[in-house]
This record gives sequence, structure tokens and C-alpha cells, in this order.
Amino acid sequence: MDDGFKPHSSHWGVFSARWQNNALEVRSDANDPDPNLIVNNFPGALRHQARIAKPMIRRGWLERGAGASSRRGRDGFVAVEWGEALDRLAAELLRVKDSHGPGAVFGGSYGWASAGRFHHAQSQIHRFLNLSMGGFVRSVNSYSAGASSVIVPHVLGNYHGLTMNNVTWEQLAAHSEIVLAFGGMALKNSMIAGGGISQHVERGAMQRAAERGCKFLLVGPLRQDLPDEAAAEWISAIPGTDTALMLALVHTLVTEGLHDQAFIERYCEGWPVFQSYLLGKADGQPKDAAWAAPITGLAAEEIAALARRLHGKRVLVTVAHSLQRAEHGEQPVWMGALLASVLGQIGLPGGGYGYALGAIGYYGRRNNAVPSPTLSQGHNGVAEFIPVARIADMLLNPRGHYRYDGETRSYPDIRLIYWAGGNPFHHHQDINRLRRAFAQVDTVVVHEIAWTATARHADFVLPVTMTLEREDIGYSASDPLMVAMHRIAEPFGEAKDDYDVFSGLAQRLGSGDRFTEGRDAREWLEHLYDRTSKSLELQGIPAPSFEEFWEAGRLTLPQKPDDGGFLRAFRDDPVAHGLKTPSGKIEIFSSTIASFEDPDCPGHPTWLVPTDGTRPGAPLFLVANQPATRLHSQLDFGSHSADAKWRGREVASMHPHDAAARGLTDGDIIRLFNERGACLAALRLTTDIRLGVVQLPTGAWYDPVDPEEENPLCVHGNPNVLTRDVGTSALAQGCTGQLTAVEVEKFEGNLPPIRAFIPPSSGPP
Ligand SMILES: Nc1nc2c(c(=O)[nH]1)N[C@H]1C(S)=C(S)[C@@H](COP(=O)(O)OP(=O)(O)OC[C@H]3O[C@@H](n4cnc5c(=O)[nH]c(N)nc54)[C@H](O)[C@@H]3O)O[C@H]1N2
Ligand SMILES: Nc1nc2c(c(=O)[nH]1)N[C@H]1C(S)=C(S)[C@@H](COP(=O)(O)OP(=O)(O)OC[C@H]3O[C@@H](n4cnc5c(=O)[nH]c(N)nc54)[C@H](O)[C@@H]3O)O[C@H]1N2
Ligand SMILES: [Mo]
Repeated sequence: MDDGFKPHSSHWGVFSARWQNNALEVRSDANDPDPNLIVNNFPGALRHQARIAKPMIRRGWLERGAGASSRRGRDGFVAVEWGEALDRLAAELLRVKDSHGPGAVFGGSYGWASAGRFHHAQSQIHRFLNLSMGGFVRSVNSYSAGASSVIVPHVLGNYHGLTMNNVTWEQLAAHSEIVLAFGGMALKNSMIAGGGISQHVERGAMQRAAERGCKFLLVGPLRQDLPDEAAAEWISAIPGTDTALMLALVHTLVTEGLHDQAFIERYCEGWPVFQSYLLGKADGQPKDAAWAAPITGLAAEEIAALARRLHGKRVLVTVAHSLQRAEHGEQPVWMGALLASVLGQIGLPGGGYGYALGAIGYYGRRNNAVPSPTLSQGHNGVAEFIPVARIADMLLNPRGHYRYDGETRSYPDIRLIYWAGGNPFHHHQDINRLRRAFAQVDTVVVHEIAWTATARHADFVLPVTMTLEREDIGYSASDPLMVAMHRIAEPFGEAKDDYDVFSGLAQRLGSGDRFTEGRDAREWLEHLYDRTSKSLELQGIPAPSFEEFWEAGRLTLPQKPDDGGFLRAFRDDPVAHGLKTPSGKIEIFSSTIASFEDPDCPGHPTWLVPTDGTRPGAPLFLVANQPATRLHSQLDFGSHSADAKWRGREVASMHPHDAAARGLTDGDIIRLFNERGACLAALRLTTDIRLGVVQLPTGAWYDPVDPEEENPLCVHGNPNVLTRDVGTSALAQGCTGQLTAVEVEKFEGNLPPIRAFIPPSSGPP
């Protein structure tokens, strides 16, 4: 490309970029029908002062050595040369390994990092810890799908198939008659896909379906959770009550004989036990529309009418990830499968259960017919793990007991935390508690591109390259375009690739050759590409050489047919293609889960009253959802993210009536607070939000007004100072960050400055 633009890819899409005259320009891919504007965070971010220029060590760690310290997040830093940083860190890694073993290292390192397959930070750190340290304590599951990824295998037998090979956008556009979307399918969310996608198809698919006459019904607190193109009807139920609503829908269907009894008998296990709960035979309370009305805030007649509309139609029930990122998050996921079963829709084209469709761009598509280029991670010699969102519990209660998926387990005793490619001070709940947890360990190591709050809470801060500063391969399992990600700009300051940092450490620990296998980064790309080209050749498809691929910048891969996945196969032949559940059927009652005897996750879908509901002192639901103008906390210092803020603060939305009751007006700076913490935000009034709800997206960087305080006010608008750090249930122990209860008031004081993007103080030793 002669104009200097070179191909690259990111979680927000495929694009090309050019660095010229000290300025970065980005262009979305010409073939993308609905490009993602989040790429516009790149230009301002690449050379922003928030980038980290040199390796840094926390002053207190340098002066006093490794050890528990409440100074993390409070001390200044000392700039050191790379050689010294790596020597000191290698010595500390050896000390921990020799005196405590690799089981004292937490290397879960959860996070989205960047899109390339080789510089994938989690693969790099896990490979390093396995090969050079003998292993590490890992984390399982995700913040995305903590509850669903544990309950779905018990109930439907296949989580991966449910999300990655199920009802597609093509089917929805062609066949669905009603899409009942719990939590919606916000375009802001499907704009994102790990690994990068080249075509954002969701808006077009919803538009085609609506034009064909398909009705979209949105259940959720925000009208914007379905795009205008879907022309949706909005059912604004109280957040966290979807299970009660679905129970009442099923109750109406069953008592009016509108359910598919034949489907239930042929494909489902345990209906009678559930039915007795549904009809109130077990507890004297039928789960009917009148029962659900005060719980959900909807009229009983509206609920019953909705149920009747679903009968006899090709219905797709979708449940967003968000519903399960809350206390008892297992229940709406399970209940959604049950509702789709009672309607007899599972396995039909454009019908059934589209769990998480639209939550991330890689769902609802055809899958590639060639395997992903993946860096091998070696063998982890440590068996211990935690459910990912239990990190603060683990650090605060070493050897403490907890329940998970039917087992009583104990937390490991962690001495060293090593993070690359994630931002726990973005993603974790109750950040003030997380600060106390991070104070417990001997040493915290973070690789970062920028001064995130996680970097500020580390002892070793190692500056790494941003994706634009290195070469990689872009690939997503359900997008046919493989991208040769060219280097666009030189590394910032002294930043190194994660790979080079780990190579340097591995060398010092005596495992350099094992880690690098003698390859530099370019040679690794050729090696990874080899797997793809061999697989193409096996299928009789001529594969370009690596050099040809690199020159062309892209390669279109073959894809598998849209076959409806395991649920279609199960519907077609429930014996030959039985589900991987104990009964081989959809488990409406699970005797396995019942046998765990955890009261917060009984043996069938159940309405369980939340313990963090609204209350005096915290009368509003806070919906802390995904941000529209960035991916999580990434490049929050870029201009697309900054432009959406007001006076530098994240924007919170609220209904005018709730605002008036508090004497608030549009544009006010507000203080959101509860017993855990407080943050500032700028107020936006809208009637597109349910009464009693305030929405503040995640991702504004934690910015404590005074880091010396125990529970400082976040002046920027990070909702995770407010959220509660408890698991979804004893079954899955998933993240519950989506919903919590707060109060809001006008902030009257002088507005403190935003300092999150100014590097912390550093000086000579
Ligand atoms: N309250 C609340 N909290 C939530 C959620 C919610 O709904 N509500 N959602 C949750 C969900 S679903 C998720 S997935 C998590 C997301 O949490 P994270 O994935 O931790 O968030 P990111 O901001 O994507 O963090 C990635 C970090 O990696 C850095 N990075 C990027 N590229 C590289 C690289 O090449 N190398 C290295 N070393 N670093 C790199 C970025 O600068 C960034 O700091 O948040 C969760 N938190
Ligand atoms: N732009 C952008 N897109 C993203 C991300 C991002 O950071 N930025 N993150 C990506 C990641 S890692 C993930 S896992 C997905 C997450 O996908 P989701 O978890 O589905 O996304 P959220 O935006 O958190 O929530 C979707 C909507 O659910 C609604 N909601 C909240 N609580 C309830 C409830 O109790 N009931 C009902 N019916 N609705 C409720 C909210 O109005 C919210 O807007 O998003 C992905 N997409
Ligand atoms: Mo996520």
C-alpha cells in the first residue's frame, strides 16, 4: 500500500493505519458494513503521557525489599534500567520459587489485552510461568460468563457450542418471528470481538429481520440495548428480576395449555419437580403473573399477554451475559433455556435459545474451518486454581475455605502476583477491598502499556509495546479474515514486547532456550502461520507462503456451514446426539446440582430474592454495564473515550423524575455512594432508562482523590468502588459487578482534578 497505510487489527475491528509527521491516522476496513468508532482512541493514545516510558520499581520495595505493604498504590516509583529491573525481578522470582514453590505465584492474569495471536499477553505469561517457574496458580472462567460457563455444562452440556455454534445472525435475519431479548443486544457490545472481526453484521441482520416483520421485544432497564433498526418494544422490568418474569411467562403458558408438552417429554429431564415448584405445590405460591407483577414492576396482565404472544411463533429467547453478572446469575441463564424449551423452540432455525447472542461480536457467526494460530503454553505443574472473581477473597483469606461447583476448596497462600494484559483495578468489584488484598503479598509485577491503577498498585512496572508497535497475526474463530498486523510505529520510550521481557527473564532463570525455542518474534509468526497453511493444504486449498500473506496483508479462510450446532443435532436425533448432561437431555431439574445442597443454587431454576437489593440509604439500582466508547478500561485516555465525558468525568444516566426528586439537573456533577465507597460522575437525564435505575458504565480509570485514604472518593467515575465483591452463588462464584444498590446526590464541593492519566511521581534512587 503506497499511501503508507498498513493493515492491523484490534478487538474493535480490522483497520489500517499510518504514522506520519508524528501523527497517527486510522481507517476502518472498507469492507466493514458497520465500522467500530472505538479505533478512534488509537491516534491520541499512541504517544499519550499516560504511556509508561521506563521500567519502574516502587520506592518502598526498593528500600525495604519484598513484603506485605499497604504502601502499594501510595508510594512513588524509581526509574531503573531494563538490566537492573530484570535482574532484580529474576532474583525475586527465584526467591519465591525456592522458598514457597510455584504454588505461591498467582499468574491468572485475567484480561483482554490486545488482539494479535502471538503477542497475546495471557499466552505469553502462562508460557513463561510454566516453562521458567514450573507453573502458577491459575484462574478459571471469566468475568464475562462466570455463572453461565458453570451452570450451562450441567444443564445443556456444552457452553462453547451454546455461544459459538448456535443460532446465527443469518438465521435470525431469515427465520425468527419474535426475538425476546433479555438484556437486549446492544450494538455497542457486538462491536467488540476478541481477536478482531472484519464485518460488524448485527445492525444489518436486525434491520432485515424487522423489515421482514420479526418483532423484537426488549426486556431491560435501558431502551438503547436494542438499536433503532430493531424497532423494539421496550419492557422495562426492574433489574435482576428476569427469572421471576420468565417463571410467570412459563406459568401462563402451562396453565393455559400453550406449552409444547411433546417437546418437554422428549427432550427434557425433571419437568415434574419443576412443575410442582411452578404451580406452587411445593411452597403454596404459584409463580403466576400476579406473583411476578410486584417483583418485576410490570402489570400482571402485561406479563400474561406477553406469554400468549409467544405461542405458535418462531421465538428466539436471548439472555445477555449481563443478567448472570449479578447475584444468583445462574438462574436467568437456566430459566432462559427452560422458557425456550417450554415453547418447543430449541434447535429450530432462528428459534430457541440464543444465550449471549449480541454480547460480543464473535457470537452468532459461522466458524472458521481452520484452527486458530495459538502459542503453546507448556505444562502447568500447579493444580490449584480459583474462580477468577475470587481474587480478593483468596488474597485476604489464605487457606480459607469456599464452595465451588459442588466442592469445598481452600485458597492458596500467594506471595507474588504477576499480571500482563489485564486490569484488575478496572475489572474487579469493591476496589477499596482489592487494594487491601493487594497489600497482602510480597511482590506485585505488572506489564502495562500505560499507568493504569493496576500498574500504580505494583512493585515492578514494566513498560510494554502497544499492539501498533509490533507485528502480529489477527484472527478470530468466527471471522474469515486473517490479518497480517503490520508494525505501524516504533515502540514508545523504552517499551519492550511482553515476549522480550519474558525472554530476558527466562534467560536469567536458566530457561531462555526453552522459552524462545531460538525464534525471534517474526520467526514465531511464521511458525504460527504454518499451522494454518498446513490445515488449508490438507483441505486441498492452496495456501500462500508466509511472505505472500504478509505482503497481501490478509487471507480469507474457509468457514464451516451454518448447521445450527449441537442443539439442532439434538433436536433432529436426541438419541444419537444426546446432550453431554447426565440424562442426555436438557436438565430442567439437575440431580447433580441438587446434590450439592447449596441453598443459593437449588436443583431447578428458582426465584431467589437478592440480598443486595435496593434499601433505605441505597434506593437506586446501579447498572454498571460495558462502556460504548472503549473496550473496558483500554485507551480511556484516547479521544473517542475522552470526548464522551463531561468535565473529564464519566457520564451517568438517570430518569428526570429520579433526578428531580434529588434536586438534580442535566450536567450536574453527582456523587454516587453506598457503604463501600463513592465516586463522582456527570449526570445525563434521559427517559430511555427505567425509573429507579442509574447507569454508569465501567472503564473510567480509578482516580482516588487522596490515595492515602482508606476508602477514597474516585473523582473520575469508576463504578467498581461501589459494586459488591461476592460470588454469584456457591455453584459458580462468578462476578456480580453488573448490579448494585446506591444513592446519588449533588456534588457541591470544588471539583477535584483528574489525575488518572498523569504518571505517578518518580525520581532517582
Ligand atoms: N462492575 C462491573 N465490572 C466489570 C464488568 C461489569 O459488567 N461490571 N464486566 C467485566 C467483564 S465482562 C470483563 S471481560 C472485565 C474486563 O477486564 P479487563 O480485561 O481486565 O479490562 P481491560 O481494560 O481490557 O484490560 C486489559 C489491560 O491490558 C492492557 N494491555 C493491552 N494490550 C497489552 C499487551 O499487549 N500487553 C500487556 N502487558 N498489556 C496490554 C491494557 O492497557 C489494559 O490495561 O471487566 C469486568 N468488570
Ligand atoms: N463497547 C464495548 N463493547 C463490549 C465491551 C466493552 O467493554 N465495550 N466488553 C465486551 C465483553 S468482555 C463482554 S463480556 C460483553 C458483555 O456483554 P453484556 O454483559 O451483555 O453487556 P453489558 O453492557 O454489561 O450489559 C448489557 C445490558 O444488560 C442490561 N441489564 C443489566 N442488568 C440487567 C438485568 O438484570 N436484566 C435485564 N433484562 N437487563 C439488564 C443493561 O441495560 C446493559 O446495557 O460486552 C462486550 N462488548
Ligand atoms: Mo467480558
